[in-house]
Amino acid sequence: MNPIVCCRAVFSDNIPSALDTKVIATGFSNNGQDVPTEGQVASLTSSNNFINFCLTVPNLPITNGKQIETGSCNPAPIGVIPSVDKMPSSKFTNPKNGDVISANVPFTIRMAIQNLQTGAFVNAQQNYFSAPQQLNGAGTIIGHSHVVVEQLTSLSQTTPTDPKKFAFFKGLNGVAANGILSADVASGLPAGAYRLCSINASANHQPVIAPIAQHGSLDDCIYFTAGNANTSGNVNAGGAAATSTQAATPATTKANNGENNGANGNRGGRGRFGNNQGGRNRGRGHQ
Ligand SMILES: [Cu+2]
Repeated sequence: MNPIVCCRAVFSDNIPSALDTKVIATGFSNNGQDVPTEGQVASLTSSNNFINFCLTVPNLPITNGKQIETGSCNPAPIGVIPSVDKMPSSKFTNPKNGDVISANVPFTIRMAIQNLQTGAFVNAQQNYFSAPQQLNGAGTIIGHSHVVVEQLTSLSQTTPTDPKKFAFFKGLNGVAANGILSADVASGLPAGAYRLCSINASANHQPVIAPIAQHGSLDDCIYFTAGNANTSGNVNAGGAAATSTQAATPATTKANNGENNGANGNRGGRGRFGNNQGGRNRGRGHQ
């Protein structure tokens, strides 16, 4: 007998289809209103870990690992949550908050990150949100990050941005080099004001989950300007910006494996999936 066929079959037969009572979260049965706080609403409750929760939204498909743009219901558990000493955190080192870079000049986004085992990303088209958050042996979340640049009307914009629009997006698939993740913006950015944010994620692309409610941001956002902009009223486009096209780390150069979405998502005509800047990132990115 083919041992692979054999063992797959055995494994499949051993997958439990019933909820093991050892993993029932008994606290989920309490709606929280035994300790009322003004304005606090009752929690949904469950005595079976909400295993059939998605039956309550029969109009929605079950999240199936694809990026269902019209919405879905996800039956995967949140998964493993780290200790407070292992909460991820990041900070952009280039550009830095308030920087002015030259418009339409290539630059490299660099981000320092801690408490994330970087370099782990699953198939963004088949396994999106399809497994729980996991930790490594040191208790650190296993995952990766992303960066997204959104154009603003000005640095002082007060209206919320449209998450469907972005100027640049990239999954940072590589392992951090000396604690730094990086992404080349191969064509630079047109003149304007921008917000750059991280999206630190577990392997299945879900945003990282921390153990306590009151914590510092698990992500960074900084604001910068590309020169020649009138948006901030005082932008100097001249001279060399604090950027480099030669500073890509190995983590960046090997990160072109289908997860990296391109730029131009909000510059008209190219749609959400955009073109991949520089022609190097061939895959359709994850959003
Ligand atoms: Cu991702």
